[in-house]
Amino acid sequence: MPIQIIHTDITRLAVDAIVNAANPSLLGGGGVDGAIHRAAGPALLQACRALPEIAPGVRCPTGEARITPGFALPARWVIHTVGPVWHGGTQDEAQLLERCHRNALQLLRERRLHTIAFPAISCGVYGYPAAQAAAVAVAALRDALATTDDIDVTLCCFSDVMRAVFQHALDQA
Ligand code: AR6
Repeated sequence: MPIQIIHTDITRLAVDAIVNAANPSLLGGGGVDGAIHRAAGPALLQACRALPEIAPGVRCPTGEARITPGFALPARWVIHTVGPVWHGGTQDEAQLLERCHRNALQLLRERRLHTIAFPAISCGVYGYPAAQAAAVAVAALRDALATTDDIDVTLCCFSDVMRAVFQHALDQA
């Protein structure tokens, strides 16, 4: 099954790549970003710092993705992406969230990797309504996976409520 939904801590997953819901600096933060940096160890911060800044303090603009090793994580790689901050849906949030998922999968393909786990990007601090974010995420992934049969995607939710929201989106898609 190419898309599965689970409720767990993403830092425990031994997949080829886990996706980090980062901010443009890529220098860490709270939520899943903080958990990933804690579990990966300080080498992850060093690797992020070494990525080029494309503007002062910006290593990854919203909607784009960057890849680093996973260091002490069970996952081999971390794909950092920056989801949109929710502004009521008036600032292309859906398109940006879709691009996060597409660009993360694109990096996976370029590295010839096969298994990836996504958190609920933008659904925490960035305030994206979960049901809407889940619908966008599932549609983007379904679409991107339509031409591939060698990628397995896990949507990793951090609560049973979020798991149910994502499962509903998958069932509706
Ligand atoms: N495993 C899986 N999911 C998790 C984990 C975990 N260990 N921890 C939290 N979540 P958020 P955002 C869920 O706020 O909204 C950071 O400070 C969480 O319950 O981590 O994209 C960054 O540096 C929620 O459902 O990411 C940025 O500044 C989901 O992950 C900002 O937050 C995303 O919540 C990004 O905000």
